[in-house]
Amino acid sequence: ALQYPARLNCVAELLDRHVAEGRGDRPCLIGPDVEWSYAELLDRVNRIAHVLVRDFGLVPGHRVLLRSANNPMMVACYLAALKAGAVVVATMPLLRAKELAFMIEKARIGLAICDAKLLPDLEAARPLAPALQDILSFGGDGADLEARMASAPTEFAPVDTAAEDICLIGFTSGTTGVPKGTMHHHRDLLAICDAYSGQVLQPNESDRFIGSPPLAFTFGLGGLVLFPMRAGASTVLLEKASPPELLDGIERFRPTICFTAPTAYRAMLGQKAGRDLSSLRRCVSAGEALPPATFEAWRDATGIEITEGIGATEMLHIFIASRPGAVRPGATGTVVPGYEAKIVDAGFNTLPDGEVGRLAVRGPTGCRYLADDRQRAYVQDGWNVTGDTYRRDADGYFWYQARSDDMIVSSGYNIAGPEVENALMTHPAVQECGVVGVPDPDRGQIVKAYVVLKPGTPANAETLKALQNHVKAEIAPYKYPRAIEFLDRLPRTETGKLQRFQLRRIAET
Ligand code: 3SK
Repeated sequence: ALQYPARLNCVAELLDRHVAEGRGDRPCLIGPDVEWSYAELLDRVNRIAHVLVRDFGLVPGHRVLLRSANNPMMVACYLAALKAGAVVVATMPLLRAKELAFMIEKARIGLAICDAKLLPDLEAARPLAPALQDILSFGGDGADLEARMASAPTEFAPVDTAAEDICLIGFTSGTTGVPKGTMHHHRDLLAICDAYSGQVLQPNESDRFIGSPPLAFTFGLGGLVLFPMRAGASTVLLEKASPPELLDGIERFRPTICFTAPTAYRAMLGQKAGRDLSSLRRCVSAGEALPPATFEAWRDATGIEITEGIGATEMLHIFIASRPGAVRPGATGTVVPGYEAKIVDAGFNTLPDGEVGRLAVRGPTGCRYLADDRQRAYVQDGWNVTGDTYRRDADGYFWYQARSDDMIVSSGYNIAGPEVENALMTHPAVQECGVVGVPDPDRGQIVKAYVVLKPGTPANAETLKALQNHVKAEIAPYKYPRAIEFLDRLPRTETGKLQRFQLRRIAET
């Protein structure tokens, strides 16, 4: 089991320790036009922590909203607030005033630190969010924060927090619903480094990370900040990380480890001709199940086996993952050391291997919703019930079926939408697809596929028939999509997850 001292400030371990042990000159954060060593980052973190305390009266436990694209200054602000004992609520750059106001009021946030480029929506949130007293901006012409930093001392001792003090609240709405705030401790931030990263990914000091998830999504926070820093490695932060920009970043900065979602791997495959991706040694995929067709196409093109993981904002990071060299395409992987996982039925009885049911997991991190009744449904008897339907095989590999509310029941058959999606994805004309159940008077529900075709493929009855026949040949024919609609793109969350409820909504209209 992972052991941490009772008093622990995670920044002391992630940052100060490297400088104290003589690794201050090593590269840490790389942005498009800056590169900071560990010592340079520490200098900034300490100055910002002083500004927060001296100029804004921050005391341990205060909640601080952070609004920025992924960049080194965002990381410095994040770590400074944690070091000063505050609780960080990082928000996605695309959020608008109403969404920001909801979080500010729910988490009672008094201070926001904001990239100057993203100020307008935060300013617009103010009338709706009376809890917010101060906004501190960085990176703009006025450069409020930078001016204050100039007169701040360069030493700041980490506030003596308890390992179990809350240090971040991650908001998630999943793919539907009213956002929930998930609270995590100082020790949790180290636990995900020492469990998934340390035992599965195993990065070393020479690794350089890159990826697309926003740091406000804990997948990005772990993969692009905590894991590299725990290992003394470096990380490339891209403000914009759509597939062409990610490809540019890989060529320019020559990273070794990439974190992104299946959609981005697919899109990069279509654009990688002539690109040099040879610096990469590990590619991690999460956020959605990785179709075997994407795994195989990436391996054929790059020689790298993508390692997959399932995580949740509630659990902070990945708890089931595939291991380099032991990947079974189509399976998410095996349980990350330190976690336990089982498959349960609706009555919370454990199911034997091979049976399909809900995934329940427990370990060093877990769900603590901020003032939300949904806590009782998510945590049962100490187990986190994730809302995913899975089956475990006799070798301990977990096979994703669907989100529990995405199982389709058609003429009495249970059909997992992602299985149909995986079959469609093996057709050469399919770029993206999403499969949902839609009401049907005869069958209860029928399987309907929404398909984005590769450029040049006609969206006509012949293609439709070809796709239906393809699915019938790939998997049990009763699972084939009786209805198919072609779309230009699929509705996705900012973190890349397919919003099946939006597809169901399209189906209703
Ligand atoms: O799969 C996810 O949604 C996730 C969420 C938080 C952290 C990590 C992951 C993979």
